[in-house]
Parts: sequence; structure tokens; C-alpha cells
Amino acid sequence: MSEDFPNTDIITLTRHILSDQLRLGPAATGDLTLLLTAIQTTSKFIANNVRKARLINLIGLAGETNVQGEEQKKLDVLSNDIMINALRASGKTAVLVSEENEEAIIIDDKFKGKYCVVFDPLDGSSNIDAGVNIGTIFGVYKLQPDSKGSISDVLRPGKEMVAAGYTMYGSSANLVLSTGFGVNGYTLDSSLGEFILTHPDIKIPARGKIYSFNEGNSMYFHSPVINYLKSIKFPANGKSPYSARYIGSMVADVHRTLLYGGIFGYPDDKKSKKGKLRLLYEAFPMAFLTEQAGGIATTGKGRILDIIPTSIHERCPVFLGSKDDVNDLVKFYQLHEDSS
Ligand code: P6P
Repeated sequence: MSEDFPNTDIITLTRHILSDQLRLGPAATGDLTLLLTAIQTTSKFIANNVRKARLINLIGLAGETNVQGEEQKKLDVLSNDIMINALRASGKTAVLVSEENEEAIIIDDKFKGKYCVVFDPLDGSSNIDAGVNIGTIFGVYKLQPDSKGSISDVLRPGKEMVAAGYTMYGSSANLVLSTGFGVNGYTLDSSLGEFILTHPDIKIPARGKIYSFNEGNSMYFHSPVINYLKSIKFPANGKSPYSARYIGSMVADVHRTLLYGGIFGYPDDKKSKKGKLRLLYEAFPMAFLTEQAGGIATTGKGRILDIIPTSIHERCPVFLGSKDDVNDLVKFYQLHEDSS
């Protein structure tokens, strides 16, 4: 086929999810496919609102109500409503946990399905006025056997998730997803209204040249982090120092780390005893994706996906990225352990 012939065999997210389902054979009921399709739809809807929100911010609507006199919802509340409504209506969920809701949502029997979704509907939304990429992060558990859906279905280690992903809203909408068979990235073609496979089988490089920490917290860092950062900023034996890249939006920092390699870290420190990032709907999904892409995700002292949550909004330290870089960091924790 000549170079300028349009690709007539585009792989959409829906087609790709279906191929995963077919891989599982007759045991697969198609419920996860339909759930992920619902999540895909929320990402398209949120992407549309994020794009409009910036325009509205530029035009500036009067006060808290828009020109129709409707109450104008904050974008993250709007995104949260979009996700809760779509996940409930899918009929495939039993328990929902959202960063925006204090309590878990137990879906009424009429719409109850066999999956639990934990999500941050719009992580990093405080960055939107600056046009910084933000995103939706989600993880999916299957209900435990004989469970009708309760909080115990989501207070489980992240390694029991059956799917995880994020959608990053920026110059385009990028959805990155794993259902346990590797990681794939899709870009929204808004003219088609379809997410198209653009990053098949993402594999994180074994080592990178970028570190991504908020060094504004350096005075609070514990010594293993201080010593690790020193080792890559002032490397011995003539090696070049690492480059610093920190966007302050987890989805954007993790997306770059998955594609370029290196290390992203949000440590616990003297000010934030358990770090800042939430375990269930930030650390677990990103750790799941990182491991599926061949990287490592740790608290510095243990594998993030092994943690058993005790509450739905608990926080945890996060270091994730290229296995050689993250292992270098872990060595500083081990040295600290050995010397104490
Ligand atoms: P800091 C955004 O508010 C967020 O939850 C993550 O997306 C991001 O990685 C982190 O907080 C940034 O936190 O303290 O560096 O501004």
C-alpha cells in the first residue's frame, strides 16, 4: 500500500479491549469490556469539558453561574458526577470510591454489577488554569466471591486489580490502559470520537536520565532520599547528572516516566508522614501500569501493590519508574536500614 494511503485498519480502544476479551475465551462474559467502554466514554466527555473550561476561563463567565443561569460546577465536581453516573448506569459496578467522595458508593441492586472502580476523576485540577496537563486515574477490582459489594472489596492490595489506567487531558487526550496483558496507549481522534491505538505495548526503559521530585520539599526529606538525589545530581566517576523534570500533575509526570524512563517520586517526609499521594486511586493504578510496563513501584521499603489498605483515602509514599533507577533509590533505604 502506498505511503499516502490512509490507514484503513485503525485499532480503536473498543476493538483492542474486545481482543483482550477474546483472548480469555468463552470464560469472558464481556462485562469488563462494557465497563471499560463506559470509562472510555467518561474520558471523552471529561476531555470535552476540560477543553471548554479553559475557553470559559479565558472568556470569563459572570460569577458562579453560566450564561444559561445554571449553577456552574467546578470541573472536578463535574468530572466526578460524569464518572459516577456513567459507572452506575453501566450496570457493571458494585462499589465506587472517588477522591471527591468521603464515603464509598455502594451501587443499588438494580444497577449492580461485579466490578469495583476506584478513581480520581480529575487529578491535578488545580493546574488547569495554567493549561497544565491533568487527568483521570482509575483502578478496577473484581468483586470477591459471594460478595454483594462492600468496602472490603476495595480494601485489597493493588496486585488484585484486574485493570488500571489513566486519561491525560492536554493538547490531545491520551488514555493509557492495562488489563494485565501489558500497557497500551490510545489517542483521542475527536473527529472520529474514538481512542486510537498509538502507543502499543509500552515498555519503560531499564534506566532513564530524568528524576521527577518536588524538591521544594527537600528540607523535609529523609536521608535516603537526600542521599539518592545527591548521587544523581553530583554523580561520581565522571557520569553526567540527571535532568530534573517536575510538572506537579501525577498523570503527566508518570506518563513521561513510562515513555522516557527515569524515576518519579513523592516520598513521605518530616512534614507529610505518609506522603501526599492516595494509595487506592493514585498509587495503585500507577504502580499497576508501571509494573506491567516492566518498571518498579515502591514505597522505598516495599512493593506498593502488596500494601493492604486500611481506609479508602489513605496516603502512601511513591517511587516509580525504570527498574535500575528505582533499585538505585531502594539501595539508599537499605543502607539506612542497615546503619540504624
Ligand atoms: P505538590 C496534584 O495535586 C497531585 O495530587 C498529583 O497530581 C501531583 O503529583 C501532586 O499532587 C503534586 O503535589 O505538593 O508537588 O504540588
